[in-house]
Amino acid sequence: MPRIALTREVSESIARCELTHLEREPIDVGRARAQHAAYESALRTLGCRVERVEPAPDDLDSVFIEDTAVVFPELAIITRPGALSRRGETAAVAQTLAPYRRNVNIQSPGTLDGGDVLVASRTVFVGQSARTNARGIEQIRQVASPLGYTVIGIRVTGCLHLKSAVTEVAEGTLLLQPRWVDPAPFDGFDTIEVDSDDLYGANALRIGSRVIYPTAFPKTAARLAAHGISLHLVEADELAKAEGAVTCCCLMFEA
Ligand code: CIR
Repeated sequence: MPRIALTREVSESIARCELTHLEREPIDVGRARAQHAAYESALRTLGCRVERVEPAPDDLDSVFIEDTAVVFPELAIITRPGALSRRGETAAVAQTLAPYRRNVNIQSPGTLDGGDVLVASRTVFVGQSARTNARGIEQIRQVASPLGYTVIGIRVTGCLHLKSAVTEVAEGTLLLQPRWVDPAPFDGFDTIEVDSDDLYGANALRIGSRVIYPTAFPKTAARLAAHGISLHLVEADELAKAEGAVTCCCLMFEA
């Protein structure tokens, strides 16, 4: 079964993107696009078939496609992003996913960003953040519980999304930023903490036994390597200025 990674191009106007925790600084679109292309190459190297969803030049944050859907083997949840400016991003993604999965839509007044959803085995951790509200979490629970998933809501403060603070780096092993998330709900998983110098170092993209990880956090990278985790490093600092990281730039699923 091919592993598909949906991506979307970097908008020419990304410099005017949503920002929550970062000061705005100029973004070099050419450099962001080059890094994004290298990221897509990394996805291919690690076995994904990369499919680009049609461009959305007026949706400034559309490169961060992860926020528009949560794809389970059984179905896809089309989100209702918490930022008003991002609501238009979902339609083309839903259309692209339709041949692969039955789509279920998050309904108003629920909001949900895919960056708040961490699926680890049969547990779905959902961040209650500035973007995802309790009604969104309730809707994901209604859809996922009958499929046998346990859905756990987690308060997120200090960072944009749950996956800014915790991601899975190997089966049963989580990489975690303890400043932003309480480790207690992850009892039962092995956890690796980011190095204290690597504030934004908890976002890693696992593909099977490999992990795409930014070059910007060498101390945490060394920690991961010491745990036997095989890293594929990518430069991701230009899109980091738009508050994006490595999980945000694709939607991955088996066809
Ligand atoms: C936003 O604020 O929505 C974008 N500038 C960044 C979204 C990053 N997405 C993610 O972490 N899943």
